[in-house]
Amino acid sequence: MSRPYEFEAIERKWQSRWLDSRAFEVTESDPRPKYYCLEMLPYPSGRIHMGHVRNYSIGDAVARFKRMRGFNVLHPIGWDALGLPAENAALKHGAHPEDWTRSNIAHMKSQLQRLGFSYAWEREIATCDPEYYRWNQWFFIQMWKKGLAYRKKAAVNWCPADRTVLANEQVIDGRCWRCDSEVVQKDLEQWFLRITSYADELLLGLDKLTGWPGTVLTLQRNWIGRSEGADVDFRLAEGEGSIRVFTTRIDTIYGATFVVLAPEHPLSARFAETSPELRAYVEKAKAEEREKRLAEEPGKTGVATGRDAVNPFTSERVPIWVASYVLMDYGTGAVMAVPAHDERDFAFARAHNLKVRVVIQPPDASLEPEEMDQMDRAYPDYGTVVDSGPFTGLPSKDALRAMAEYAEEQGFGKRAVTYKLRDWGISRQRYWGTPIPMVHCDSCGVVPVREEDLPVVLPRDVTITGKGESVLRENEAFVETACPGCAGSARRETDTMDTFVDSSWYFYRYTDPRCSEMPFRREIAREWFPIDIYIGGVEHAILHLIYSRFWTRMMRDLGLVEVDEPVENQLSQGMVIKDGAAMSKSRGNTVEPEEVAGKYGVDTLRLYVLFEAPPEKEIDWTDARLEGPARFVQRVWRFVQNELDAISSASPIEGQEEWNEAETALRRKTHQTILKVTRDIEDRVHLNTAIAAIMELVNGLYKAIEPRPARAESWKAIREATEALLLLLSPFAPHLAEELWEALGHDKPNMSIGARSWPAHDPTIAAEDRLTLVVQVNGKLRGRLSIGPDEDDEAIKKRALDDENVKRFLEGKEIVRVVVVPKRLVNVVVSG
Ligand code: ANZ
Ligand code: ZN
Repeated sequence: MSRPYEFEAIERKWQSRWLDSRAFEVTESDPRPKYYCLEMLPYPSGRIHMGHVRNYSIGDAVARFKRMRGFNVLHPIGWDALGLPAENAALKHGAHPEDWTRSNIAHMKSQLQRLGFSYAWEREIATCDPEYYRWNQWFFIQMWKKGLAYRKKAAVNWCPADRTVLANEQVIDGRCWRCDSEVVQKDLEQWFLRITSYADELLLGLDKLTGWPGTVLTLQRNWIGRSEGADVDFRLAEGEGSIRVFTTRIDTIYGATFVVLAPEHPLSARFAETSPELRAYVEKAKAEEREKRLAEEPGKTGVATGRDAVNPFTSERVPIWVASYVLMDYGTGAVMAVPAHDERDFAFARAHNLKVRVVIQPPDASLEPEEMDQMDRAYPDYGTVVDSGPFTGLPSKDALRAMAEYAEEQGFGKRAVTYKLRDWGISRQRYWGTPIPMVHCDSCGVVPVREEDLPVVLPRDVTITGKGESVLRENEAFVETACPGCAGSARRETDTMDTFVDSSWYFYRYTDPRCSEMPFRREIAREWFPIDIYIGGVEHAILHLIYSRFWTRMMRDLGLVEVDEPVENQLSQGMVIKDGAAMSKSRGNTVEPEEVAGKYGVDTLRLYVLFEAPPEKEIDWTDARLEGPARFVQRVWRFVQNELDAISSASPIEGQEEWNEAETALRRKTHQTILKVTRDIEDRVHLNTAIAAIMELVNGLYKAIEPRPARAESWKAIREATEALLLLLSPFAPHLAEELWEALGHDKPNMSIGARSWPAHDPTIAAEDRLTLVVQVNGKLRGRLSIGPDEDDEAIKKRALDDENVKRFLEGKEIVRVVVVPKRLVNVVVSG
């Protein structure tokens, strides 16, 4: 009778052994090469969900694999613990944000431990710890000193009824989520970080990130959105001044038949002074959300100013309009409109009866200038410049350069580069965030808190009402302070920081989590960076990763780190969906990890999420498909338990054995599996195909005992295969592997054997037998080839054509083609 598979007891046994033996804690003074394996830190929302399980199972498999491969693996975890949901929970349940957060962390930590993830728990951090966020404040002050942090007016969502600022996610269809009032835009002084001063570097750096998915690189590139073009000044026809436009298509300037200003453009306000219609339009556009303006069909709305500007190339007067399709925060906030060649300008011109003039001829000459009245859309591509004075006849590319040079010579323009990337607005009018460490003094202005006075600690004694300008502003004891400059009475800044600040550098803190003099010691971070693999959801492909890349460069320029990029390899894991949608509480389609683990065991749950799809693809959760991994785990358990005695009494392989056919086949399977699993994890993190290979090895083992072999050699081969199986399985199903490994009589748990514990494959044993292929010439048998398992089609073709006998039949003929039918034949087709 073999022992039943009591997974819960087994899991708990190994989890407490790992914890007690500090199995996953690491130090820097270790002779092994380092490996930094990181997963995105969770927000402590209350419970671990399936997306976490997937993310952390992938990371854990990699971390365990790398440890067994002989690396000193840093595999830490922490909590992204500040942010809005804690305040919402306070509103809903009356709990203090801090208490709510701390108790969620405690619960989720116990859940992660029950899932057996191999974390260095002694390095755990929570971003709501004042010892952590004080360094956010310290960084802020360093940036302020360098001009990288600054204040300017910017719009926020404002609920007039609650008199409070709303986050984007609190605005639902333009209304306040709590009281349903219409949300308006309000300008407030806010803090910004000058990420744009790193725009070019962040863009160029992408080329070196060869270990990142192409999709993420593209998203980042588009987010930075570098556009090369020119700034050109259009003089006002009457009075002083000019309008500077940014264009990427100066080659079309002879077709610029009007100029459009953003409603927020200073000239729009000036022209509105004399036009009530324009004033009303400007006011309305300003109140609208940016998102709404962008989504709106272009060209629908706009107002003529009644003024003209002068096109500097044609000296022609062109009307000036104001329209919301032009954004103030891009380029110069004004455009030269070329309706014949720009879709938005075209729609606008048609809606308002403005002139359309063709100045680019497509290569196939399908667009004649006379036909412009019939055009039903713009022609936006490059072509040949026509009707453009001395530039006529130039290809667009050449005209771009020639016209920019001309504008520069004449003094009304210059080459310019514009980015879509905006400076990072970090001000939040929220309680549960890092207080921005600045003080407002009537005599000294805005002054930073003295560094020795950090952290500025969040006061605990607050009431969260969801109303009013800011929770902190209403807290007198917090606000009232002495000015660090003149010691006079002053007021603290009450904005807190965007929580993306916390997650921009937390992975450096893991390297030195208790450091109290600095965010971390430079020489310690140097040991671990860059992160070797960073695994997380694709929803963080843009903001989090770009802020992290910025923060690293900022720290480099402070002399804190030596790398430019924090992350060498990035893996964006696919989502876990169910019934066609992402799992979410509100949809009611969640599956609780604890329930699955309770029913099948943790290892089955892990195998399911790893086996169901390659890491970067979606998993469509299907309860019934848990049966596969569950059966597999049972099969492994039963095999080892049933054969325990026979396997553990088999002696190790000495190298003198004569193997029979079945033994040779099993040994080949064993070594092929080792090779495949190693490569799948190492090269591509294709954990699903690695697991599939392990499953095949188990099939091979069952085959090897059917019928039961009598030879001692057979049991040696079975022992070899079983040990390899358990070692290969341990990154994926660690509890099962440890338990069976121990049962086989190994006194050391496999994860602690260290460098030698990942099995090595022997290429000679793994090699397939040689195959014999027949060679045909025009379908007739003319020769035979003996080929090895590694020879590819090209090598096979070449050897077929070199065969002496085959050659005789090719003489004087022309070879039309050579076809290889894998494992069977080569056919040479000849003519003549
Ligand atoms: C004239 C023109 C002619 C343009 C043409 C395009 C095609 P990207 O490539 O995205 O950088 N533009 C400039 N500033 C703008 C603003 N603040 N709001 C809205 N549109 C703006 O786009 C650059 C082009 O977008 C610029 O080149 C300008 O239109 C417009 F056949 O100038 B173009
Ligand atoms: Zn002062």
